[in-house]
Amino acid sequence: MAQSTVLRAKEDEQCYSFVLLSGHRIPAVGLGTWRSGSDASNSVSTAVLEAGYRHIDTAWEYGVHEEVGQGLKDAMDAGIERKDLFVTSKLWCSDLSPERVRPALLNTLEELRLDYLDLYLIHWPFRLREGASRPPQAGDVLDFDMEGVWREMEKLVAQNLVRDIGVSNFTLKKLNKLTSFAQTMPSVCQMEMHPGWRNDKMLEACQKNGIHVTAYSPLGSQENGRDLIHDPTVERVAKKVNKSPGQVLVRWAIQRGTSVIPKSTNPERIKENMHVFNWVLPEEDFNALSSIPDQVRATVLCFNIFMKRYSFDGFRYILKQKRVLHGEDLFVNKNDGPFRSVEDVWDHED
Ligand code: NDP
Ligand code: 1BO
Repeated sequence: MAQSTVLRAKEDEQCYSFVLLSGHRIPAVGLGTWRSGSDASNSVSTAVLEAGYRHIDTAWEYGVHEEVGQGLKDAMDAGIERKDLFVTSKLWCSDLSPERVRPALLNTLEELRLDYLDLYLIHWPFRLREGASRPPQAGDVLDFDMEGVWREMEKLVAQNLVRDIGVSNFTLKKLNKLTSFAQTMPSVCQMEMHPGWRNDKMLEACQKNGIHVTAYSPLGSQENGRDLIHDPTVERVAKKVNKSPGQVLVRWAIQRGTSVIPKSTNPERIKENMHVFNWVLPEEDFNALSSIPDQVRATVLCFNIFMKRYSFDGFRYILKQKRVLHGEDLFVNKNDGPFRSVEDVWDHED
């Protein structure tokens, strides 16, 4: 992908935002709040008041709506206007039936102490029984009426409760199904994306349809994830451009034309992750980050020839393109289905 073209065409260097299908703007960098716990309130106010963030990503499932709401209130009490903030939340799987959409959104607004959301996403395209186990037991994963749920999401836009609607963790198959009946197209598709899981196929499909992509877990998620902060290529590029590994990963996402939502509860790292404007990753470094596993494969092969007798296939497995958030614990029941494997969850597209 010609990253410099994407950058010039879509990134507005003046206000660091991308334009959505609706005409609204989404700020390029947002603060993630998953696993932020009781720190979420301070993190949000620090992000907005001290680091210049205007985009906050949260979800009912993260259990931090009230803390996020408090942080937003603190920011607004300090003079930030609601219209200048972009707040995203997500409809959880247990509310994925038409009659539950509006009550779930109203509850989310109440918890956040807001009267509208900028963006409401279907968190995962799977309906779970309330109180479902992890991993799910038989009967925990229910049929999902995608069209019925989307119609209710569309009504939220018409009623000015939500400015934009979108999806998360969709496959091409599910996105095609949704767009076949959508009267309001999804403005945003939020997906896991970082150099260890580029997901080029979904990015290209969304861009072709004008659907903006937000990259989640841009640093590899760290906890039970992939430590991209200490990846040798990321470290090498960071040293070369005189930025931190976190900044390099956030900048890489923006240069692909995606908004990006790094999570941090540490004030210094919250600020660090925002200092990603007014400089660019040179094309060769952008390309090196976009082919990390390929480089590792090449290195491993050369090493094998040199060593003759040894094989390092294990390295290849660990470092290949791989999701961190595959959804196995949430949706896979090996005996009873309906999803018997991670491959089933992702419609065998990976
Ligand atoms: P990230 O990839 O953002 O990584 C977060 C981790 O990196 C934390 O451990 C954080 O620690 C650490 N970190 C943050 N900044 C730096 C830095 N500059 N240098 C070194 N370490 C750093 O992980 P997430 O999985 O949280 O993804 C980000 C957000 O995306 C989520 O919080 C959530 O809002 C969203 N998301 C959405 C999903 C969906 O299904 N739609 C799924 C997953 C995430 P510390 O806090 O101590 O700084
Ligand atoms: C289980 C929720 C994953 C983070 O969005």
